[in-house]
Parts: sequence; C-alpha cells; structure tokens
Amino acid sequence: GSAATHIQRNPAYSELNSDDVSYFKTILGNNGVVQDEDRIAVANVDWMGKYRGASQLLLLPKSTVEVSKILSYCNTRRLAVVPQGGNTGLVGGSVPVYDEVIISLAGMDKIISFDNVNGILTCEAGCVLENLSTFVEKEGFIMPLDLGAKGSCHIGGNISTNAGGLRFIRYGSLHGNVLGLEVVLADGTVLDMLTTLRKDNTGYDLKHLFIGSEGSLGVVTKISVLTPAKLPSTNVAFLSCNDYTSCQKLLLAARRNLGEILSAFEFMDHNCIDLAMRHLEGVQNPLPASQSKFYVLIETTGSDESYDKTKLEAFLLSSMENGLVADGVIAQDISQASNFWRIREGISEASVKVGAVYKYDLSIPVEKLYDIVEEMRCRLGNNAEVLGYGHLGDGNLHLNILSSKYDDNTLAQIEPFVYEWTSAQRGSISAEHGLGLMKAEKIHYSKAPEAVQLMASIKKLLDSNSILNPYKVLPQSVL
Ligand code: FAD
Ligand code: 2HG
Ligand code: ZN
Repeated sequence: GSAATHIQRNPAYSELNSDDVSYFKTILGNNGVVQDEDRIAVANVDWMGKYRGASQLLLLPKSTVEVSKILSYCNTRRLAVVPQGGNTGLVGGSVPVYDEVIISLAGMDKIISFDNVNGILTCEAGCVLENLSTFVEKEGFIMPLDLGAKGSCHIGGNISTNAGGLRFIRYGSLHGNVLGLEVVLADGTVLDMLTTLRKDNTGYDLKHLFIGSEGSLGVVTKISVLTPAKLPSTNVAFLSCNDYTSCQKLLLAARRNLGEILSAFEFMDHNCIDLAMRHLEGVQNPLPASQSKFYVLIETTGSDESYDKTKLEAFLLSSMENGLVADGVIAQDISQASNFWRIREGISEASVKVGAVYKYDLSIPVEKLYDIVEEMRCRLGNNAEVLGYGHLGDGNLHLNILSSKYDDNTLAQIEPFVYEWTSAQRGSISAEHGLGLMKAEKIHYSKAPEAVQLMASIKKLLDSNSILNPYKVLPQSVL
C-alpha cells in the first residue's frame, strides 16, 4: 500500500486454504463468509486510503459463540486475524497488513438491554455509535462519548481504541464509563466480565486491559456502558482569539465561569477553518469577517434553559471586554449549532480531500501545545499545509500535515522530529487514536522499556501464537 510497512510477513502464520474456507462456512453459513472481491477490497483499505492489506477473506460472525469458534480454529491453524469495527481508525490498526483474515463485528449489532433507572446500556460490539445515541436519547440519556465518525464507528471499535472525542472534557474516559465487557480470547475462551455494577473491587479489573488494546488481546463482543442523563439545555458558541495564549486563558476562564455546564472546549486554527470552507459542502463560516488566527467552539449543557444561556452570554461578553475573545457568536437555533459543530467535526473529512495527509494525535501540556504546529510550519515551508486543532480542554492536539502526495522526503522532515519533540515534553505520541500499525514501532517515545516488556508478557500470555492483529501496537522486537 501507499504507507508501505517495512515489516516482513511473519512466516509462522499459515496461508489460507480452501479447507479453511469450507470450515468457516460450516460455522457461519455462506453469508457469513465473504470472498467477493469488491467487498473484500473495501475491508482491506482504511478510512484515509493510506493503509492497504491483501486479505482474501472477510468473516461476519453473528454471535459470541461464532467468534469463539473462529478464533479457536484460527489459533490451532496459526491463521492471523484482524478484528474490524467501523473501519474509521486513523492509525492503520483496523485493516490487514498482509493476508490476515478479517473478522468484522458488523453482524453483531443488537441492543441487549437498557436499564432506564440507572442509565446502563448493554449491547453487542458491532452497534454503530450513532444508532446507540439515537436509542438512548429516546430514553432520556446520552452516550458518554461522541465523535465525528459516529455514523460509522462501532462501540466495540471505540472501546478497543479507548476513543476520546468531543465529550471527554465532561464525561471522561471509557475507562470510567465502561462497566463491563465480554471478550473472546485468542484461543476461543469467552471471558464474561459483563457486569453492570458501578463498584466492584474483587481482584484485578481485567476489562481495562481490553479498553484501548486495539484488537491485540481479544475480540470485544459485548459491552455495558454507563450513560449520563440527557439534559434539556444545550448552547454552542463559536469564538475567535487573536493569539494562542488567549485560547489557553479562555480555557481556564471557561472552567471557572461556566463550571459544571461546560461540555466541550474545542480548538482550531485559521488553516482549519479555511480548509473546512473549501472542502465541506453547505457549511457557513460563523465569523466571516474575522482575521483571527485561532477559533474555539464552546458548548454548555445544563438543566436550566434561561440560566444556562445567560451564563454563556455573560461569559462571552466579559471575554470580549477583557480582550481574550476577538469576536464571537452564540448559535440561535439547532441548525446554527450544528453548522458550528459540522466545521469542527468535518476537519478530518476535509483533510483527506487534499491528497495526502500525515496525522499526529498528541498529548502535550497546554502551554506548549501549539509550539509544535509552528515549528512544523517552519520545517516544511511551502511543501505542505500544517493544521493544528483538537480537544484543547483535554490537552490533545491534532496535528495534520497536508500535501499533494505521500513521499519519503516530506515524511523524513516530520518524523522522527515530531516524536522526539513530544517525548521531550513528556507528552504522548497517541492521545486517543492508538498506535495501530503506524506507531507500533514508536511506542518507546511514550513508554519506558520495562512497561513495554510487561505489555509483551501480557500479549504472550493471552495470545501465545500471536494471531490477533499482528504487526500492530507493540514493536516486533519485544514479541
Ligand atoms: P476500527 O477502525 O474498525 O478499529 C480500530 C481498532 O480497534 C483496530 O485495531 C481494530 O482491530 C480494533 N477493533 C475494532 N473492533 C474491535 C472489537 N470488537 N474487538 C477488538 N478489537 C476491535 N478517535 C477519537 O478517539 N476521538 C475522536 O474524536 C475521533 N474522531 C474521528 C473522526 C473521524 C471523521 C474519523 C474518521 C475518525 C475519528 N476517530 C476519533 C478515530 C476512530 O474513529 C476511533 O478510533 C473509533 O473509535 C474507531 O472505531 P471503529 O469501529 O471504526 O474501529
Ligand atoms: C477529531 O478530533 C478526530 O476530529 C480526528 O480525533 C483527528 O483526523 C484527525 O487528525
Ligand atoms: Zn480527536
């Protein structure tokens, strides 16, 4: 593929033969065993069109028992597999590298139960996030996470990547919101950790190993998740700031003055707005006259319509008076609010329309977070367009570098510089997207050797033949 890996195919894995295919048909039926070239082609390539595998088989299990039978067989036969959810991952983790069998969870999309007293949803891993949102909202609750990929990503994929997203600042990480999981291990063992308890300190909390393990330790088949109450009043403001320091101060001011109603604080530079206006259909620039370099989207969610609105208006006014905000608007209706959100959520979509995009997803102390964007612009000059945006409230920068095509010279100007720089700040080279194939060999920039060794020991314990998502997450040297 275009982002060719330098890792060789591991010869310890068997090659698929017709007996294997026949066996899979006996457990999944003909419809669960996909060999159609067009459908396989779609599953072989990632959302950016950057990572491309050469799998010849896509399996569509309908139940945990079927997943268990598939894995048990693959483990005995030494057939490597890649679990796939909505295939929206951004680090090449969800597609095969060579001929791994693709196990798609798309056929496991049932809601199992909803406890509408405690707000606890239990469902299968292949449920699309947006469908779950629609479902729980009818019951007066919301999903604790939201992201631009909601229309395609699966809850199982979200859990496997420990997705952050747009509500993290308010509701925190999936490590806090996921109450239980059912996972199938590499040898087919079904691990039932599907509790719905808030508190349970009986031994090691094993589910956390699977949250964020990117399909390398097991296949997540069922989930129970805590959903917060849906509150009646939401307001969204779109603001501009003249310098980065003002954005930082505005974040602190928002935390102090908006307090418990603050539900999003998203940041984008002028280049992002520019890109969105060029490539997203039907969006309007909320501040067309602004010459500012920085933009912030603030959302509040609370229980009192008039109080919440007054609070946000007063905050905007005082922030303009004290000079932190250059200009700003509060959405007057749902369509304006969704236009604001569409700009922020659409940056990813716009970024892949230019040609090639190099994406970095960094945790950096907020004070330093924009420095890397400016340094990158200096390094690359006119060779590329550099965008900085992200979840400022969480200290998470999305650094996107756009150029007309992928080439090794551009890459050599970006890497390892970006990783070294981040490591020197004691930041993370993956705030929320994971390591996947892209960063498996880079883990040492963010983790101590002893920690990587322990991860490798856990991997060997749970997947002794290393059939699950090979070449991803951990460096080849420790396996
Ligand atoms: P996939 O892409 O199919 O898989 C991702 C990884 O999880 C792979 O390693 C795969 O092997 C593994 N996996 C999937 N399902 C399972 C399973 N059931 N069991 C075991 N392993 C599994 N990410 C964020 O964190 N925050 C964001 O705000 C955000 N916004 C995005 C916006 C857009 C437009 C896009 C395209 C992506 C965005 N992402 C974001 C990245 C991505 O959407 C998330 O990582 C998402 O959680 C992946 O879910 P998925 O179902 O598409 O998983
Ligand atoms: C977002 O916050 C996503 O929009 C995607 O995490 C970021 O595409 C990216 O780099
Ligand atoms: Zn993000």
